[in-house]
Amino acid sequence: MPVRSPYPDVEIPDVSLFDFLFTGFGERAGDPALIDGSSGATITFGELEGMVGKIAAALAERGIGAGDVVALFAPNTPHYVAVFHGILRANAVVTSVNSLYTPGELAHQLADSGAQLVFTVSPFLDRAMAAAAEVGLPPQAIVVLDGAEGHTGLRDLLATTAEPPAQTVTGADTAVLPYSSGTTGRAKGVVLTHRNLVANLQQISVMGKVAGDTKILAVLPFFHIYGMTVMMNQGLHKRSTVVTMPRFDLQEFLRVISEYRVGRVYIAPPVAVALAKHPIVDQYDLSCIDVIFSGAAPLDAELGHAVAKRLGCTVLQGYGMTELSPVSHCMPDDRPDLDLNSCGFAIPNVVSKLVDPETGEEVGPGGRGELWVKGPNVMSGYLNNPEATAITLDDEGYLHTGDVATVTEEGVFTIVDRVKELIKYKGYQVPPAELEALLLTHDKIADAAVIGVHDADGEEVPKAFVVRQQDTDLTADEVMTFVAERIAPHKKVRVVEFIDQIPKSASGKILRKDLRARERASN
Ligand code: 4UV
Repeated sequence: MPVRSPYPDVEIPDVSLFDFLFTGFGERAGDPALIDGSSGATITFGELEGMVGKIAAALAERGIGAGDVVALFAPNTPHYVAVFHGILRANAVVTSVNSLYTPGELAHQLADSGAQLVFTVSPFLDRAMAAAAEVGLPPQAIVVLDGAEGHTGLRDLLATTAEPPAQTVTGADTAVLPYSSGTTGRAKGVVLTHRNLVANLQQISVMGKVAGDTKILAVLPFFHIYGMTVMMNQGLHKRSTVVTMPRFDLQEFLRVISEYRVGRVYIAPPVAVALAKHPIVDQYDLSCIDVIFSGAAPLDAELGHAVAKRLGCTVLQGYGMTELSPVSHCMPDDRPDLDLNSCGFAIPNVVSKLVDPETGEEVGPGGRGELWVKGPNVMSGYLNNPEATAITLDDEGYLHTGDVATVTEEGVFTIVDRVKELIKYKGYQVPPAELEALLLTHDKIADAAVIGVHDADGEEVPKAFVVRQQDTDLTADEVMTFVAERIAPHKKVRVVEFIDQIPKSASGKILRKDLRARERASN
């Protein structure tokens, strides 16, 4: 039997994300919506609304309108939020880009999404220019937020005297195109509509005690769906104050929490390791932290408890996926007693099933099965990729997550394995297919396969099995360097094993199961 969320359904208003978030600031208009953790610069709700309108007006003046795609390639700052919503308010679509991307990776996303304009910052300009040149976008199509010679800057956009265009988008229109490899293959554009994003905010609204006096830390990137929905947009929805950090640095992270008295900190599990173990944590007054919420990769309960004890706070875990806008399951604030290895209950309006990947039979409490999720937060599909969409979304509307889970009689889900190819390094996606394609371009490599293995600290890392071309010498270091020079740092191959042959099925598919078994046998 499909498991329904134990929570009553919530109503999903049929409005644009802008209308959902920016209506009725009322007396909160003068309160801080965003604080730049590095500089302390603050933007109030009212100021943010004004900036969003100006940016939308300036984009419309430049010919950006309904359905146009604009890339956002920038670190977390308050301005990121203004630009993100300015693009949506101009009836256009945001494709959010990983800040660590190389020019080649950025070019792929620009071309695939059909982006017409790129917002970036001056330290990223070289990469943006190289990518733009590769896909034939003129330098004028790059807006540099902090300004750069020959480029439009944010100040120029804000100087417009034009009125924002009429809003024409509806809930059914595409709002964002974040990129995810999903269960297989390279990164693909995930089509999330305004309704998907509004739905997920309504759904998570009943799970956590996030309110107007909550300060949320946004150190996880806004370009990733976790940062986008759970930090940036939930913060705006709840009229909380979001404190931004452009990157993770432990000392700065602790300083910002302590100085701004942040109460709610969203993390991925590697941050929990630092919080549990690093001696400098004791040098900061972190008594302000109420909840630490972990997602994006499995959190070990023992580690979570160590953090809770050391900081005297509640630690919770949730589960999400870009294709789910992203949250489908999470531990509610009022149930810290749940097993911390679990990711809690299905959120309102979500129906889940566990299905045995071998037999296709549904599995009940006590069994393990692939997690299938249905609800208003499920993507409408992958951009221009009906084949990939058909593999992931079935006719009944269930999204096949590629994650293996268990469920208790009470409806508590725990992710226990993954049947998809995807590797997660520190919570970030590493698509094996992309690394394999890259490895095959090396003239000394005859064949290659990549899987996730666990290092001595229990961290998942990409491992390449490599078949050398006959009569060539090639070292593991050479393989790792070759990859590292061509892709973003989180996708680096971190272990290499030379092998005589990659195990493959009759149809030529890599038998990752066999490689995983080989890996287990050697440990
Ligand atoms: O597509 P993605 O990169 O998306 C994410 C989203 C994670 C979120 C977001 C909001 C939350 O509130 C939250 O709790 C988590 O990571 O990667 C999706 C894949 O990441 C793995 C799993 O393999 C997904 O298919 N993953 C995400 N969360 C967990 C996890 C988890 N708690 N335990 C195990 N694996």
